[in-house]
Amino acid sequence: MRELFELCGSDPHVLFSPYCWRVRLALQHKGLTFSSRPLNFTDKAPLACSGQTLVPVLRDGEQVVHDSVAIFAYLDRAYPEHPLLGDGVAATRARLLEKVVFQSLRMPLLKILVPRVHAVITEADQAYFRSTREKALGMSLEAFADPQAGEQALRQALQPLETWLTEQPYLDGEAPAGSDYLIAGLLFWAWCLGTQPWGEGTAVDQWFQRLLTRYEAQYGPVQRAL
Ligand SMILES: N[C@@H](CCC(=O)N[C@@H](CS)C(=O)NCC(=O)O)C(=O)O
Repeated sequence: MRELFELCGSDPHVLFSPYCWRVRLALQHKGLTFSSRPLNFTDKAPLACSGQTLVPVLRDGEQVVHDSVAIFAYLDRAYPEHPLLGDGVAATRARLLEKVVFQSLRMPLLKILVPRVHAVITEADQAYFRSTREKALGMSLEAFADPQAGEQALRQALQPLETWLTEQPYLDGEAPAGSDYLIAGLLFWAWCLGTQPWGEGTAVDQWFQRLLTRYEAQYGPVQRAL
């Protein structure tokens, strides 16, 4: 039995965590089936088996793994066909890419998505989200959120990927792999929250659409928040 513990809104079909999307895309890459265990932010008890409080958590038979990059590494060990990260230097480079690009895209996206996250979660989660995020950001959600500035910053941060993706269809070359999913998880975050803050028809957009099409061909349509 394979189970993915992941974050959901008040509608359990709206799954909007970038880290959980990475894992969904990785499972699709490996051709593995799984059942979803959607959880609200405040629904922590089911995560006790992982010894920490964040999603994603993958339970695969007796194995329980948390943290998206650790889950990629686990999947490569347990299911070596169709590597996600690969070994040695390749795996290290993918982790480096994750740090560099993820850091540059996360803040602009957060500026865009904070109001949308707040709108799709339960009342109890709204209070939790506000207090934890305001503490982390050092300001109110209202002071932080700025979708227009976020979109401008995001488009600038996407520029290196835009150039890269005009030269090849996927970040990892002719076929998608770990780097694609580590980054695309962030765009699925926005997509599921009902927005597409990157330019339509750009190389990044075409890449995202290719990944979405592959994913939906295997697991069905992605539920987007209204
Ligand atoms: N480094 C972790 C980050 C996991 C993480 O921050 N997950 C968020 C969901 S986007 C979470 O579980 N948040 C719950 C909370 O804030 O209590 C990974 O890559 O999996």
